[in-house]
Amino acid sequence: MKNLFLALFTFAMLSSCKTIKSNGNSAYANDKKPNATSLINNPIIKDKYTGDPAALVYKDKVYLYAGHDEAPNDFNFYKMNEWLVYSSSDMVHWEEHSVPLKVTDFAWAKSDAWASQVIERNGKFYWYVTVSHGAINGKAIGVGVSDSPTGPFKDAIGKALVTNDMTTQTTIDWDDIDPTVLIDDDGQAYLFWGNTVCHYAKLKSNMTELDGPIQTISLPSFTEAPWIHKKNDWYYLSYAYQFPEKIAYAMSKSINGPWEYKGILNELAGNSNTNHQAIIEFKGKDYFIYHNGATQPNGGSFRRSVCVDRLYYNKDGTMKRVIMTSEGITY
Ligand code: FUB
Repeated sequence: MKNLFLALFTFAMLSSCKTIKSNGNSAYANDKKPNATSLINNPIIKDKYTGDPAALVYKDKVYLYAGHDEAPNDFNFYKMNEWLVYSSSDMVHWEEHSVPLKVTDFAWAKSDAWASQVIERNGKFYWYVTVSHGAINGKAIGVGVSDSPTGPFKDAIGKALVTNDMTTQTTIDWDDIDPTVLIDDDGQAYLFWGNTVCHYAKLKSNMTELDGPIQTISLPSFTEAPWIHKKNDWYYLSYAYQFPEKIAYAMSKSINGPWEYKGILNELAGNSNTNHQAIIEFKGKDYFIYHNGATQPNGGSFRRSVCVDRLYYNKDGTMKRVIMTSEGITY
């Protein structure tokens, strides 16, 4: 009898240990057990080099727009002729669509499918792009338009929206790059852009004409790549800071400033001298989208790769510094 009791007691103890262990494992399983694939979600696009991400949340999807880095391995500058578009319902799985827009779609442009952003208004999608102008010296901003977020897009105005001769604060001819756009709650649209000098202007409701003067914003060590977004009652202006680039940001209660500098948001992106961010909220979570040179053996400053990591805000509205990961988004 005593032996039987001991045997039953020992069996019960072993079973309960097993249960605890197995409960621990199943809790982990509920949280989606990582596997070899889910540990390397960054970069999110592995079969092409992609740079300068911009993202649009529309209905239940995220649309990711990026420039196609086509520089051969022995070429140390940008070679970019077209933009690409991808979509996702969960930020983990991305579907590539047909090439939606090329430099050659702008008859007045000659090269350089640099940074861009798409926004939706009244069911139309407006794509603000950087290109080199064919007739006016320097970089310029054009506008593409489409009835679908995946395109195809066509030139919305048949000429540039912004040309280098419209901005005179600096003598460089590449200060009219990297457009970012916001439609405020009252319906007023704003375009921000710049290199060395951060410019901004109102847009008319047709989204294809400036509405008023081009103004400038003073930001510490502003290099390029402004990204304007709003969350709750704060406006955020993030941008590439110094060179090689980190991402810094400023906040304001008004889109017209004053902007208060809040510090570094993201560190150097490894072996890429640019970092170029987009910031979105999707299905209740915040994301920081950027590029690095992670795709090896030839990735780097001119063969870049888009990555995504989570972004977190503090209670006072400031943003926590981004932690760039190889895992990326795994759920
Ligand atoms: O892709 C060309 C340029 O590199 C972009 O316009 C800048 O923002 C930088 O990422």
